[in-house]
Formats: sequence, C-alpha cells, structure tokens
Amino acid sequence: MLLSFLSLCLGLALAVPNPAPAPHPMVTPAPRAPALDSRDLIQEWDNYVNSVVSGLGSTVSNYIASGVPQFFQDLPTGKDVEAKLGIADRDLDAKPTQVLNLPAYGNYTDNGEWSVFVHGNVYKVPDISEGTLNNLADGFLIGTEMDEIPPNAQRQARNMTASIFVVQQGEVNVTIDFVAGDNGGGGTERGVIEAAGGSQMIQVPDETTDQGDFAGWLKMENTTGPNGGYLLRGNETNKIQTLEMHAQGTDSGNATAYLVPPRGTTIISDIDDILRVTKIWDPEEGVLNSFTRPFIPWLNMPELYAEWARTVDDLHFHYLTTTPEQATRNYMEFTFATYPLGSFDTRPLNFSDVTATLSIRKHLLDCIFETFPRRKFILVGDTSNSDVMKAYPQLAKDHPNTVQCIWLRNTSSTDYTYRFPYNTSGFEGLPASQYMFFRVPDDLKGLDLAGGSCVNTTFAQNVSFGMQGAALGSDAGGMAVLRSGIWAMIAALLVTALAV
Ligand SMILES: *[C@@H]1O[C@H](CO)[C@@H](O)[C@H](O)[C@H]1NC(C)=O
Ligand SMILES: *[C@@H]1O[C@H](CO)[C@@H](O)[C@H](O)[C@H]1NC(C)=O
Ligand SMILES: *[C@@H]1O[C@H](CO)[C@@H](O)[C@H](O)[C@H]1NC(C)=O
Ligand SMILES: *[C@@H]1O[C@H](CO)[C@@H](O)[C@H](O)[C@H]1NC(C)=O
Ligand SMILES: *[C@@H]1O[C@H](CO)[C@@H](O)[C@H](O)[C@H]1NC(C)=O
Ligand SMILES: *[C@@H]1O[C@H](CO)[C@@H](O)[C@H](O)[C@H]1NC(C)=O
Ligand SMILES: *[C@@H]1O[C@H](CO)[C@@H](O)[C@H](O)[C@H]1NC(C)=O
Ligand SMILES: *[C@@H]1O[C@H](CO)[C@@H](O)[C@H](O)[C@H]1NC(C)=O
Ligand SMILES: *[C@@H]1O[C@H](CO)[C@@H](O)[C@H](O)[C@H]1NC(C)=O
Ligand SMILES: *[C@@H]1O[C@H](CO)[C@@H](O)[C@H](O)[C@H]1NC(C)=O
Ligand SMILES: CC(=O)N[C@H]1CO[C@H](CO)[C@@H](O)[C@@H]1O
Repeated sequence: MLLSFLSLCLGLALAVPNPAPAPHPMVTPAPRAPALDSRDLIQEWDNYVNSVVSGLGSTVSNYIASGVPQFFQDLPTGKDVEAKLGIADRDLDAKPTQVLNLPAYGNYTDNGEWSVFVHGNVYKVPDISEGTLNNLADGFLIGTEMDEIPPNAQRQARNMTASIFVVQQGEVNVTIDFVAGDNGGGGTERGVIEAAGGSQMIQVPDETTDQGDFAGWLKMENTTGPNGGYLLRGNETNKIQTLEMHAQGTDSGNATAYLVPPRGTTIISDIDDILRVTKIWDPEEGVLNSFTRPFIPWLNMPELYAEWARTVDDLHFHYLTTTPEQATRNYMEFTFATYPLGSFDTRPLNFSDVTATLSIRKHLLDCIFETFPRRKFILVGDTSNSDVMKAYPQLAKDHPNTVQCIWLRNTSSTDYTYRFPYNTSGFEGLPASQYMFFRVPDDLKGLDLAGGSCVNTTFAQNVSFGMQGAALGSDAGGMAVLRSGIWAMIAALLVTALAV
C-alpha cells in the first residue's frame, strides 16, 4: 500500500523528469547585463496571442521554441530570490518560518485506520521595501502603473509580488498537531462534523524538498477526545469528520483535515473561470484579475454550491487548481470565503516545467481517485482549460462507475472575448447522460444531484466531437500554455525588473 501511494500520489512529484533548463536568456547573463525591456516582452506576448487567435501559423510549438515558456522555471525560488534581492542569509535567519499547509483529505484504509495526506510548503518572507515591491509590481502591470491604480489594488499587487518573492526552506522537518474540536461530533451543517477524538502530533516522514515542499501520508491513531469521544470508523459513518491542523513552530500553518468515508459523493472543482472571474484567455484582464483586483465569483455560482452543501447529504468538496503554489493563499482565502469549505490541491513547485504543466492536473486527479475508489465524483470545470477537457472524460472512461457527472462551463457561449478553440473529442463515446456543457450557473439549478442526474433537459445539448472554433486554427495545448503563460510572463517581467 505504501508502495502504491509512493508510485502515484507522491512518487511522480518527486520523480517528474526535469530536463536541465536551457540557459535562460534573461537570467543567466553576467550581472547587470542588459535585459529585455518589459515592453519587448509584452510585445512578444501580444504577438503570440494574436498569432494564436488569428491562426496565422505561429503555433504553440513555435511559442515553446521561442523560449518564452522557459520562464515557467523562473518564478524565482529559494536561493534565486535571495541572490536577486541581495538578501543575506543572516537577515533571513531572523525571519519567522511560515508554512503553507493545504486543507487535507484522508481515507479509511483496509487496516481500519484513517490516513491523511498532508502537503504544503515551508518558506520565509524576506523584507522587501514597499518601493521595491512597487517597482517589481510595475513590471507586470499591462497598460497601467502602480501609481495609477487605487490603494487597495496596489496593496493586492504588492501582496502578490511579495508572495512570489518568498524564500523556500529545504531540508526541514514539518510536524503537524491535529486537534479535535471541543464541539466533538457536533456541527452537522454540510454533512461535516468535528471529530470527537483523534488529537495527536505527527511528523511528516520526509524533510521538505529543495524547494520547500512537503507531502506525506500520516496514519492517525484513535486517541480519546476532550469529552471522551473517538474518531468514528470510516465503515460506520457517512459523515466527513474534521480535525484542525496546526504546523508546529508557526501560526501560519493552520488548516483543516477532512476524514472522508469510503462511500459518498465528492465534487471536484476547478477555480479559475468557473468559481471566479479570471478571463485567463485575455492576458491583460487575466493579469489584472489575478494581481490587482479582488477575486470575484463567477455570476451566482456561490449560490449553487451553497445549495448543494445544504441539500445533498455528506457532500465532500475538493478544490483543485493548477495555480502555482505561491499564489495559493489568495486562492484559498477567496474560495473559503465564498464557497463551501473543503480540501484543496494546487501545483507543487516541482511541477513547473511545460510538460508538467500539462500533466499536473491528471496527476492530482489520479491521486484522489486512487484514494477514494468507491466514492462518486462530480467534476466541474470549463472549456477554456485544455487539461480539464482531456483529463475529465478520460477519468470517466477509466472509472465508469465512479464518475457520476462532468459539468463544463461552455465559456464561449457567454463570453465573446473568448476566442480560443477547444477540443471535445475526449467526450465521444461517453453516455450523454454523464456530462453537460452549460452556459450559466442557473443551468445547474434544481438538478437531482443525489439521484445521479447530470443533465438539464430544458435545453438541448448538441455536441459535435472534435476541435470547436477550429476555424481559428490553433492547437489545443494553446490554452494550457496560455494559462500558465500568464504566470510565465509575470515571472519574466519580474526577472526583467530585477535585472535592470
Ligand atoms: C468496520 O471495520 C472494523 C475493522 O476495521 C470492524 O471491526 C467493524 O466490525 C466494521 N464495522 C462494520 C459496521 O462493518
Ligand atoms: C498576501 O495576502 C494573503 C491573504 O491575505 C496573506 O495570507 C499572505 O500572508 C500575504 N502574503 C504576503 C507575502 O504578504
Ligand atoms: C528530521 O527528522 C529526522 C527523523 O526524526 C531526523 O533524522 C533528521 O535529522 C531531521 N532533520 C532535521 C533537519 O532536523
Ligand atoms: C476508536 O475507539 C473507539 C473505542 O474503542 C471505537 O468505538 C471507535 O470505533 C474507534 N475508531 C476507530 C477509527 O477505530
Ligand atoms: C492558528 O491556530 C492557533 C492555535 O489555535 C492560533 O493561536 C493562531 O492564532 C492561529 N493562526 C491564525 C493565523 O489564525
Ligand atoms: C487510501 O489511499 C491510498 C493512497 O491513495 C490508496 O493507496 C489506498 O488504496 C486507499 N485505501 C482504500 C481502502 O481505498
Ligand atoms: C458552446 O456554445 C457555443 C455558442 O453558443 C456553441 O456554438 C457551441 O456548440 C457550444 N459548445 C458545446 C460543446 O456545447
Ligand atoms: C483532441 O482530443 C483527442 C482526445 O483527447 C486527441 O486524440 C486529439 O489529438 C485532440 N485533437 C487536437 C487537434 O489536439
Ligand atoms: C435548467 O436550466 C434552466 C435555464 O437556465 C433553469 O431555469 C432551470 O432551473 C434548470 N434546471 C432544471 C431542473 O430545469
Ligand atoms: C446540431 O448541430 C449540427 C451542426 O453542428 C446541426 O447540423 C444540427 O442541426 C444540430 N441539431 C440540433 C437538434 O440542434
Ligand atoms: C526542478 C526541481 O527542483 N526539482 C526537484 C523536485 O524534487 C526533488 C526531490 O527533492 C529534487 O531532487 C528536484 O531537484
């Protein structure tokens, strides 16, 4: 069992091949060598986007060949940040260690124990003056500047910049304190109850990676709770039990662990352009929506999720975004303030090159499917995401009795600025009752989720299989590259800003 988890849920993260990065045209030059001007980058970006949109022949492979995606590897991490900002080790030593601890899920194993998958990142936040943060942030704003945007937007931009410029801490041990609530067994809202026992302290088996990431399965003992309560067995409850987690040595690593029974329903939801408005297909909007504007929900989607949490028994929500780890706190803050609480997955730092970008979602999905082989899954995403378009139907084919519904927002049906092609081929051969392309959240209203109903019969589904909007003549990888490309560009601009 240990082996199979190693091979799937963690192994790939450690073993993913990372071809030696080609020398970076903007990072490797001798100190203070002239770097590309950020305007050139924006120009290059615009050219790329225009060429994809107009189908004038420049394809994603050209884009990759152009070296721009190399910037994926260059959201600076650890020593890079130190070196680039000229931070001395001893200044950093004095800084408190912070832990990004992601809300975890756990399963009930064949040995009759709960086993929790904890994961996250350990880092320090260096002192960077407001002026430097403003300069860095100016680098990535498109068509505007820090002193032209409102104070709260400036704060958000500085926060995002500071989140990127953290120094990850490798080779440290992480210990998690699990704490049972003193409301033990209570709080039936959302089918989630506080565990009545199970408080304990467990060290994650492996030290953090060079990039500060930690991940591991922790076996829970059945300890007695504050009022003499215990953890319920997974085969004797349908309720999801929660334990609070605190990473030791910091108060930045609090999160919730969800002990999810073997049977029941899990909603796996992407975030960008389905739970929040990102407009990732429009670089200018995508950057502003991610870096300077407060995150806003997509239409009345929160109402739908709240409705399901209220009406469907024992529903488990799992949020899965492939946003880089550095931005995760902002994603979590928005999600948990707006949508039902649940477990959370994000892109570990090790998955930062282009091929990994295209495979990370499948990897995270495979991991949760392997952990809950008897649960039913409802998968939610949107058509602008080519990895979703590929991974979701593939999972339905690989696990026909496990995937209950796939719901995809048809992005082009409501957003005329969306002009990228998408590939529906993966859905060919799936029962039509298993998936639905919808236009607005209301289309999902009143569906009998518990009864297994996935399709709103009041409007016709007329899906043709193949590239949609292919008149635009691009390849399907484009969108995934574009999505991560936003980050790539930001990294590039930041690096540029530092070099000049
Ligand atoms: C649940 O599993 C435990 C062993 O893990 C077993 O002792 C118990 O009888 C099972 N309960 C039910 C209701 O099957
Ligand atoms: C950025 O904001 C988030 C959410 O408010 C906060 O948790 C985080 O600590 C901030 N990051 C930095 C580096 O200041
Ligand atoms: C981490 O914990 C392991 C096992 O307890 C120990 O051998 C190792 O020295 C620790 N590493 C650090 C950096 O403290
Ligand atoms: C924990 O122990 C109590 C008391 O023996 C038992 O009722 C409960 O089922 C156990 N829970 C688990 C998860 O083993
Ligand atoms: C984390 O939890 C601890 C213990 O409950 C608490 O003292 C601390 O304030 C929490 N930290 C944050 C940032 O909420
Ligand atoms: C629990 O999760 C692990 C890791 O994904 C998996 O290998 C194991 O089969 C799961 N156990 C059960 C009983 O489903
Ligand atoms: C998405 O909506 C557009 C515009 O209404 C329509 O042409 C297209 O067929 C829809 N795609 C799918 C897969 O339903
Ligand atoms: C569309 O998706 C199918 C199945 O995932 C794949 O075989 C095909 O190559 C894709 N087409 C394009 C043009 O990317
Ligand atoms: C189906 O979609 C329509 C249009 O958005 C909506 O009014 C209705 O509530 C949805 N649900 C059902 C079960 O018809
Ligand atoms: C479905 O779409 C095809 C073209 O994609 C069109 O020829 C056909 O009339 C449509 N059928 C319905 C029922 O809308
Ligand atoms: C690109 C990169 O830094 N990959 C790392 C992923 O994690 C393993 C295990 O710690 C490292 O050896 C790799 O260097």
